[in-house]
Amino acid sequence: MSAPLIIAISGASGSGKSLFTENLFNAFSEKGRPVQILREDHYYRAQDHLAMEDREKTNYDHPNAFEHELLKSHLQNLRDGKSIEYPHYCFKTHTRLAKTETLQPAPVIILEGIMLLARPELLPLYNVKIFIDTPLDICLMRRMIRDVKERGRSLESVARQYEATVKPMYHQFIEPSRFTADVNVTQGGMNQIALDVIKSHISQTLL
Ligand code: UZR
Ligand code: MG
Repeated sequence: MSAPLIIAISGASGSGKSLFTENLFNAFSEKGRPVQILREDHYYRAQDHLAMEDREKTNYDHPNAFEHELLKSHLQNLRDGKSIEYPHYCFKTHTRLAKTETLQPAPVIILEGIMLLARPELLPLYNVKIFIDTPLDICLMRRMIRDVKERGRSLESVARQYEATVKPMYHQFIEPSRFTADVNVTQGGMNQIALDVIKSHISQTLL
């Protein structure tokens, strides 16, 4: 098998990265093309050694919160045609689950996460770099709804986190990383023209 095409999709929390990734994935899996999705979220560091109250103090919007060394070695393994042990992370207990999932290499790998373009050492591993460029107030509203519904948070805690880390870290790390992208996508995960452009690039590369 030739080296896989690795596509990195980044942007702020709540920007529409996951929806864009999902839409791209569906376009290819319909055609029977094996696509593997990897989420940077899964690579949040294990924090079993910390008490719960200390885990709550971690800055999850800083690049150091992620085990990018592990992500890098996984990407290298997938490129070499080897399987990986994909970690799983629990947002409620703020640590990794004991069980991993064995993932096989695929011709297309879609990576999704907030800090993927903010690490210079990861950039050479990507074939296509996409930044979902959504205004931060819209991201915040979406995130409030999601974190309360799906991640067991209160409105107050989401608002506090936003002010303390999400917003400042966005300006320090995520926003400048958009300049490393090949494509900046406005209007979020449903931008059909952007999806079509990227789909056709992938199709041509896979021929
Ligand atoms: P996405 N995050 C947590 O709230 N708790 C954790 O244990 C790990 C991560 C949040 C993190 C970041 N930030 O903004 C978001 N905070 O998950 C990234 N504060 O996830 O890209 O799916 O929005
Ligand atoms: Mg997401």
